[in-house]
Amino acid sequence: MSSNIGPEAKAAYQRYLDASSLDEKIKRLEEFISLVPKHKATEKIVALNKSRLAKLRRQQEEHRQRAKSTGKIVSPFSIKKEGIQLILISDYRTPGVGKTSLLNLLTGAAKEQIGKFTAIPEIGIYTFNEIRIQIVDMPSLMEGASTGVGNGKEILSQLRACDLICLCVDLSRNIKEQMNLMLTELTNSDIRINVPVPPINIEKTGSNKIQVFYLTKEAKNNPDLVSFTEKIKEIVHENGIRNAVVKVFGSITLEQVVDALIPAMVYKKAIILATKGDLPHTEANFQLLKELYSNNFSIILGTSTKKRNFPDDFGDMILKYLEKIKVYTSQSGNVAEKPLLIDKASKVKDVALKIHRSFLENFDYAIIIRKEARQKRKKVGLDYEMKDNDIIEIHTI
Ligand SMILES: Nc1nc2c(ncn2[C@@H]2O[C@H](COP(=O)(O)OP(=O)(O)O)[C@@H](O)[C@H]2O)c(=O)[nH]1
Ligand SMILES: [Mg+2]
Repeated sequence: MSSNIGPEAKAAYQRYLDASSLDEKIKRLEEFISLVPKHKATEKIVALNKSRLAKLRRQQEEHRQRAKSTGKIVSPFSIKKEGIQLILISDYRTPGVGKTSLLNLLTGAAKEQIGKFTAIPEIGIYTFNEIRIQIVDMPSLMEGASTGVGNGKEILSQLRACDLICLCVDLSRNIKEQMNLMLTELTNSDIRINVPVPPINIEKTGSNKIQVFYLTKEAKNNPDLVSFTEKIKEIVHENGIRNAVVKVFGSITLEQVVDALIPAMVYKKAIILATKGDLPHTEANFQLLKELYSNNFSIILGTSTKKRNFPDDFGDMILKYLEKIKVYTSQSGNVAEKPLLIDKASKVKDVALKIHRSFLENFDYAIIIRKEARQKRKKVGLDYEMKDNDIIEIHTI
């Protein structure tokens, strides 16, 4: 082993090698990784061992699933997703951070549950400008949630399908402690937040070798592409893959390669909702929160449910952040009151499909009414790009 890692880390590595059970191996390897100083010379060791760790965790999860697979019931944690879904999370403490109070302020739901410990999710609908957003108030996360403490696995698995995670932070308490707990449990559950999906695609093949291709200029922009390629190959190999084509589409780190090899990895957007801003001495904590986290969180909001302080334009802010636009369907001149929410840069065909498959199959043409456009009414085809507030009338054959 390299001399760059120090005696403590070496000892930890030996303990990892000596460990006999899977749980023990995981614990020791985590310990080792945390002890390795992070710099250029140790980059590969860290990446390789993170990859190993991910593999061990997958094995552990498989064991657990197998042990559980007898007698399946529907979990009280599973929530039917309706439209856009926001999930509130926080760490666990009595009194609570204020999630249920926020849910109640925004949706009117769950008033009786404020100030109480809730073991299962509470749900409400936040409405603005005829748009409905589902808000889910999750039970708090305890330390070790990602390993199952306090129903943590059930809680965290619900986050995988949501549109936005809202990390709720009590401004009257230590904010770093709360953020660290949430961020650690998310990371350990293979949920990455506010980072782009790694620009890489790994496909197993029958070719009996691992080939790496760099498909864009940014991907090739690496001073030492040859050794970087070797490192990628090693990491892929370490994951038990012997034959693969690896395509890199952009600038990428070895950490991202490791992430890309974890099949369960999801990439989510997240914001921070700071609570109890009415309490004394919370202003300094709010400033600190922004200082520490605004690099990774472009939305950090200060709130107080006691004073009913909450941004009026929350809904619009969220839609913009999630890159959603609203369009209005129209039939024989009657424009729908409720908009449809679609992804930015969606096309006419996406709208047709969203209404009903038959609109796509029998599509003839569409009329787009765009108030600020020079030509207000325009006849268009399936590939026409939609803009916010467009009115669309689809004609079928
Ligand atoms: N001062 C103050 N107290 C709050 C605020 N929001 C919630 N609380 C109190 O904090 C406690 C926990 O609130 P709750 O919404 O149940 O938190 P949860 O456990 O995260 O759902 C309750 O006693 C609330 O009255 C706030 O904005 N200001
Ligand atoms: Mg609650």
